[in-house]
Amino acid sequence: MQAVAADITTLAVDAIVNAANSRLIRGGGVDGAIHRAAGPELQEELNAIGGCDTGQAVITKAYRLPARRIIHTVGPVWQGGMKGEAALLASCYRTSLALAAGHALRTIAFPAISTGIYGYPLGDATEIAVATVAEALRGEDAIDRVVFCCFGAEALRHYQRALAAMVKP
Ligand code: AR6
Repeated sequence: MQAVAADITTLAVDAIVNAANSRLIRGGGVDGAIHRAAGPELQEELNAIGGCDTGQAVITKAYRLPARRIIHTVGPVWQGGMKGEAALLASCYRTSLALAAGHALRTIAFPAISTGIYGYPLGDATEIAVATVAEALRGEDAIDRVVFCCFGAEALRHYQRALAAMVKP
C-alpha cells in the first residue's frame, strides 16, 4: 500500500476506482474527472449496467484513460455516523478489491471514497480505507499494489499517518 498525491485519471494502473452514485450517472468530483478523461463511451456502458447499490461495485472499460479498467463503487452519504456508514465504506474497498482480483487486475488505485460531495470526515474515512485494505490483502496473492490517490496535501497527510500507524508494532 502506498499514498500518492495525484489526479487519479493520470495513473497507469490496472484499475482505478471511481466514487460513483447509485444510478451510475456522471456527477462531479472524481466521477466527473473520470468521465471527462475517459470519454462519452463510459456513460453508455454504465447506462447498460443501470445502477449499483451503496457499498457495492461494478467494472467497466477505461476508454481513453491510461488505466485498463474502471471499478465504480458507491460510497455512503455521511449522515452523522449512525446509519451504517462505516460498514458501507469498508464494503466499497473490499468489493472493489474482490472485483479487481476476479478480473486479474493486480494494481489498483483508490480515491478517498465518500470524502467529497458525500461528506464523510476525511480522518475517519482514511482509517477505514487503510485498515480494510490491509485486512483484505492479508493472505491475498491476486493484488500486487494498492495506491491511495490523494487529491491535495490534507488527504496525503491523513493517509501517510494511517499507513505509518499500520506498520508500528
Ligand atoms: N483524482 C483523485 N481524487 C479526486 C479527484 C481526482 N481527479 N477529484 C476529486 N477527488 P467526490 P464522493 C477526491 O466528491 O464524496 C459525484 O457527483 C476528492 O477530493 O468525488 O464519494 C458522484 O457522482 C475527495 O477526497 O466523491 C456521486 O454523486 C474524493 O475524491 C458523489 O459525487 C471523493 O470525493 C460521490 O461523492
